Formats: sequence, structure tokens, C-alpha cells
Amino acid sequence: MLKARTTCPLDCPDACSLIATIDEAQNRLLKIEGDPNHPVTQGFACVKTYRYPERNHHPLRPLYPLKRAGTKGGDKWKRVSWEEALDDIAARLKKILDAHGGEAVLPYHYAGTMGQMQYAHPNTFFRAIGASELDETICATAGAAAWEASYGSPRYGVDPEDVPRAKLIFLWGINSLYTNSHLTPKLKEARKNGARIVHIDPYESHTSKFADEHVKVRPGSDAALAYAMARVIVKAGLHDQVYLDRATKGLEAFMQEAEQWTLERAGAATAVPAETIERLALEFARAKASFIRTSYGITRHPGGASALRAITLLPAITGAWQYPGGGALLSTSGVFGLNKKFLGGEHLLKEPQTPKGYFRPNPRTRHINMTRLGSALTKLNPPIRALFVYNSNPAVVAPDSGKVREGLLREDLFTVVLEQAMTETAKYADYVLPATTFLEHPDLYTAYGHFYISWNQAVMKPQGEARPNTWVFAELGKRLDIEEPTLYWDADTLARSLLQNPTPWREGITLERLKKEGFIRLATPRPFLPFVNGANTPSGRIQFDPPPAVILDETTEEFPLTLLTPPAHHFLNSTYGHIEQLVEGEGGEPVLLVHPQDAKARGIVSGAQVRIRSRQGEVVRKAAVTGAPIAGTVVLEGTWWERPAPDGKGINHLTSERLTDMGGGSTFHSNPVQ
Ligand SMILES: Nc1nc2c(c(=O)[nH]1)N[C@H]1C(S)=C(S)[C@@H](COP(=O)(O)OP(=O)(O)OC[C@H]3O[C@@H](n4cnc5c(=O)[nH]c(N)nc54)[C@H](O)[C@@H]3O)O[C@H]1N2
Ligand SMILES: Nc1nc2c(c(=O)[nH]1)N[C@H]1C(S)=C(S)[C@@H](COP(=O)(O)OP(=O)(O)OC[C@H]3O[C@@H](n4cnc5c(=O)[nH]c(N)nc54)[C@H](O)[C@@H]3O)O[C@H]1N2
Ligand SMILES: [Mo]
Repeated sequence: MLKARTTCPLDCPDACSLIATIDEAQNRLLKIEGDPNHPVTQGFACVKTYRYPERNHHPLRPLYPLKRAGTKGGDKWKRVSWEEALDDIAARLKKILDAHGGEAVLPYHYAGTMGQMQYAHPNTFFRAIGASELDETICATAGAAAWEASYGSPRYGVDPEDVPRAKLIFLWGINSLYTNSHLTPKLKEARKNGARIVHIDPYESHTSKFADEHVKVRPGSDAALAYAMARVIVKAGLHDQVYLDRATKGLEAFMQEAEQWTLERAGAATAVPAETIERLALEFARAKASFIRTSYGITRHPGGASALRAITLLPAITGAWQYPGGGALLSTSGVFGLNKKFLGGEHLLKEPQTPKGYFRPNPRTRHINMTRLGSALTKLNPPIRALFVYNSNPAVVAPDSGKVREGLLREDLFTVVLEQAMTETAKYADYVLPATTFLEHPDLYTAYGHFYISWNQAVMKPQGEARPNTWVFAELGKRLDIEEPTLYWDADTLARSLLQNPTPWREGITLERLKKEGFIRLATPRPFLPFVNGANTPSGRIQFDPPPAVILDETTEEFPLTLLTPPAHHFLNSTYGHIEQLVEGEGGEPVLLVHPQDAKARGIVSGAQVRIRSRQGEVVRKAAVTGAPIAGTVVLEGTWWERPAPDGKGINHLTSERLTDMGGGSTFHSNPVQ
């Protein structure tokens, strides 16, 4: 029996340190626990990841390369050898490259693993052949663009370990008890130290119940709420003029916009009572060490980036950034300052290269926004002819599933899916290639919810013939005679390159130390007060201008309700959606939450099956009539696999390819439906 430390690879801010118990003789993972030595993990894992043993050994895990033996979308496969699969894929690829060039090839990938090597490095292959470039917009680009417009790049905010020192906490557009559960102990500590916690969200969740107050806001209206609060603060003279003069720029333009958001008008737009807005604004300013934890959820609206900007500028008005625990946090990802020059072939897009054979880097290649995959596969001219999917499950997670499906069904599209599970995307593949899990390959990890960097050794042998993503693309690279050396790097070499040129905060963190210690905290000052004198913007100051726009969500007569589709407690996006115990934990099937007022108007009772229509399509769900959502808004938690739904269709059959106001991001929480 082996006990080994490892890092959770999933797309979650917490990047937990985990203790795996492994039966080495059987090569079986028996148990996952939280690492008691990690100051953020604090000895507990989440409800999902405790179930990783079932996932690692699930009957739906592909163990051998599989070649399609039936129709696309079906379930007929033939087991083939790696040799046969790779030779055939390389031959098909050469034919496409010869006839149509690199742009006919599209890699589609996201953050199934957050390990630098397996997440980002496979891109080297695609950049070497000049493939179409995927803009990775499905989650974080709207938030990134918004944060960077105000605070600059790299992106970081309050150190989560300073949160216990905050005196007032707004959990604004984040369901942190589900999606950032290792913040909870810090929130509890803050509360013990006297802080009050307010959840600002359109529906009541675990997080609302945990908070001291829940403010129900109309989706997509937060910019109006923030402006009204700014107006109250300045009118009461509670802004910090000395701080504003020293560290910020452009407040006048911002306040001109704010002037229009009287309590009355903001109350009407947001559905938050005027007294509440005023009280919260005054409390926020007076507490001084006020902290806003926000997340990407709030950005998934047509005006989402502007809303995020308006919210995260409030601590700049009051000067909260000067106090330990005060300020805002979207992500800590920028704090690590890795040297990404050779990660995923970045250099191939920047430095001129001499093409040779199939090595044809093309910095001017076309860009494809991943949020518009459906259109990319069905409408682009010249078309995509080869699609490689890894670390993602687009048939379920990408918007407008109907269109995505239409694309995946194209007989002239050659599709290869690298996977750890026979997902609904894998069913459309010409080849499914079995991928290793985080326990089976080495990798370097950072985090977006704390300041620790970590290294994973492979702690068990692969199941079946599973191989890392990077192994597959190196094998294809050899078959295409690509001489680019970084394509063949191992995880150690990549990690050493990423750790080169240390910033002062990363000084002394070497691969050798990481191998010995597992995880290491960055040497950031404590408390961490990054914006006490200014910001990382070109002006060196926090930017209020251009002032964020207020773009409200739209509904229509035909589609008068707003559908929110936020994360579920027991799944991580679609990961874990096939684990029986977790599906049970979520209630066995996806359920639509409907406010009693909206239910009554439509004759809906709890348990009834309802048809939900949008411009994109329709699905059938069981309804639960509950006061949890704000009236006019319906909520369906979780990007479930399709099978558990009554009609076998995923929720993204309803969502659209509409993009956010900045950053070209997805708008999953602003769907007009009936
Ligand atoms: N358990 C679990 N954890 C996860 C995930 C998961 O699927 N399950 N996913 C991971 C990933 S990839 C990400 S990006 C993060 C996402 O983490 P979060 O940002 O927490 O999740 P979101 O869906 O993006 O939105 C969270 C909350 O925003 C609210 N919201 C939506 N629109 C608005 C609005 O206009 N105004 C306000 N005030 N609130 C709004 C939703 O009701 C929801 O409660 O979580 C990660 N962690
Ligand atoms: N309606 C709606 N849709 C959403 C969201 C929403 O809130 N509402 N959230 C969006 C967000 S925030 C995000 S981030 C996206 C996430 O969408 P995805 O990035 O697609 O995330 P997952 O659904 O978790 O799928 C990840 C897949 O990667 C596989 N995988 C994991 N590790 C590896 C590996 O090492 N190699 C290979 N080859 N595969 C691996 C897993 O088995 C899994 O099937 O979904 C988005 N979709
Ligand atoms: Mo995400």
C-alpha cells in the first residue's frame, strides 16, 4: 500500500494538495484525501474528488486506442494498436495538410487538467503545423480583459490567506461553497474576527445560506448596482481622496456615469431595494478592510466584463486596498510569473521560423473563438477538416449544442478525441485515444485561488494503454518529421524552463525543491497589498476610465425568462458527470428551479415536466417550484452529461454563441427562454 502526495488537476481555484492511497500490486487507486499539511487544502478534499477512485477505474474509461466501427455518435468501436492508430492519423493529417494547409486543422482544448505540461504544451504540435489558432474564451477571457483594464496584467488580487483579516465580505456572483470550497475556512475565520458576509447572487444556494445576508439581484444588472453604491459612497464623503490621487486615474468619468444611477433607478434595474443598496454601500466604505470575492460567473452576460469592472473598482474608491484583507479577488493566476516562452510553442507564433516539410508555423493563421465552435464547424470557409479534442468535452460544454452536433456529425470531418472517459464528444470521434490521469503523469501546477506552486510525480502506472497528451503529439510529430525540439520535451525539461528567470516572488523555487517538498508558497509579502500605490496598467494606476458601460440582459416577449446555468456541487463542469454516486448526490437528474410567480403564470407544479425553449433549441426538464431564484429567472445547476436528462439533451442546446462585451467570452448565464 502506497501513500503519495499529489495535486488535484481540475479546473478549480483551490488546486488542492491530495493524499492518494494506492494498491501498487493491483495498480488501483483506493482513496483520495485532503493533505493536512497544505495551508489552503487544510486536510479536506471536495465532495467530488473524494470519488476520484471510481473515476480512475470507471468502466467508461477508455483503456486502448479505439477506431470508429459504426456511425458518428454511435457506440461501435474496434480496438487497435497505438502503432496503427498513430500511423493512420498521421497519414490522414498529411493528406489534409498537403491539400488544404494547416488552417484546415483545429485543436479544441480547455482545462480538463490544469497541469502546465498536459494543459498547454500539446499546442506546440498545432503551432508547428500552422493549424488554426483556438482562442480559449469559454471561461475566463471576459474576466481577464475586465480585470486587466482596471488593474493591469499580470492578474492577481487579495491573497486568500489574508481573508481572515477582512471586516466585510461580499461574495459577489460566486457560489464559493461549491466552486471555491477551500475559501470557506478563511471566511469562517474572518467571521470569527467580526466580519459580516453578504452574498450577491440571483438565486439562493448553499453560499447564500452560509452568508449573513443574501441580496437577490437581477442577472446582468450588477454594473448598475455597483455604480449606485459608488454614488452613495462619494455623496457621503466616504471615498479616500488621498488614495485616489495617489493610486488611481479617471474617477471623474466614472462618477459622471455613476451620477445617473440614483438609488431609485438602480433599484428598478437590479430589483434590489434602494435602502439595501444604500446600507451596503455605507457599510462597505466604513468597514475599510472590505473584500469582494468575485468570479467568472458574473461575466457570463453580454455586459459581463463591464459589470466585473464596475464591481472590482469599488475598493479603489474607498481605498480598501490599503488594509490587509481589503480589496478584491478574481484570480491569483498572474502571481506565479512563470516563464512561458516555450510553453505550447508560444515562440512559434512570435519568432520567424524557417518552414521545413510539415513544420510550417504561421503567426498569421486564422483565429477561432472556441465559444463559436458550432459555427466554426458548420459555416467556416475554407472549412475545418481535422479536429483534435483533448482536455475538453465540447458536445456538452460548448454553447448551442445543436450546432456543435451538426458539425461533429459531418462525414468529411476527421475527428480525434483524447480522453479519460467515453464522453458524449468521444462518440463522434474517428479515433478515441486513451489519456492518462494526473496520478499517471508528472506535471507542474499553479493555482487560481492561492499562492502555492506544486509538482506531481506520476504515482501509479497508467491504466491499460493510456498515454499522456504530449506523448501522442510527439509521436505524431515524429511521423510528420517535425524537428522542433520543444515538441519532444519531457515534463522535467518543461518545468525547468517554466521556472527560469524567477521573479522576486518565485526566487529560490526550483524543480529539485518542488520534487522534495511537493508544494511551495511564493515569497510574496505578507500581508499582500499589491495595489497600495498603483497598479500594473500602462499608466501605473488603477484605471477608472473608460468607465464601464451598463449593458443589461435582454428578454423578449417570446422569451421572457432568463436562464442561468451555473456549476453544480457534485460535478466539475462535465467531469464526474458519469460517476453514479455523484449523479445521485445531485438528485439523479437535472432539475429546473422556477419561482412560484413564474410557475403559477404557466401552471407549473413541482415534479412536472416542462419544455424550455430558446432561440437555439428546446429541452425537457423536471421543474421544482421554489423561492430560491429571483422572479423572472430560472436556474439549472450543472453541465450534466446528456443521459440523465428526460429527453437525453444537454442544457447547452439552449445557450447561444453570443459573446461578452470584452474578451470575446461566453454568455452562459443570460439565456432568454420560455
Ligand atoms: N463544484 C464545482 N466547482 C467548480 C466548477 C463546477 O462545475 N463545479 N467549475 C469550475 C470552473 S471551470 C469555474 S470557471 C469556476 C466558476 O465558479 P463561479 O464563478 O462560482 O461559477 P459561475 O457559474 O461562473 O457563477 C457563480 C454564481 O454567479 C451567479 N451569477 C450568474 N449571473 C450573475 C449576475 O449577473 N450577477 C450576479 N451577482 N451573480 C450572477 C450564479 O447564480 C452563481 O451562483 O468554478 C470552478 N469550480
Ligand atoms: N451551460 C454552461 N456551460 C458551461 C459552463 C456553465 O457555467 N454553463 N461553464 C463553462 C466553463 S466555466 C468551462 S471552464 C467549460 C469547461 O469545459 P471543459 O474544459 O470541457 O471541462 P470538462 O467538462 O470538465 O471536460 C474536461 C474533459 O477533459 C478530460 N481530461 C482531463 N484530463 C485530461 C488529460 O490529461 N488529457 C485528456 N486528453 N483529457 C483530459 C476529462 O476527462 C473531461 O472529459 O465549460 C463551460 N460550459
Ligand atoms: Mo471555467
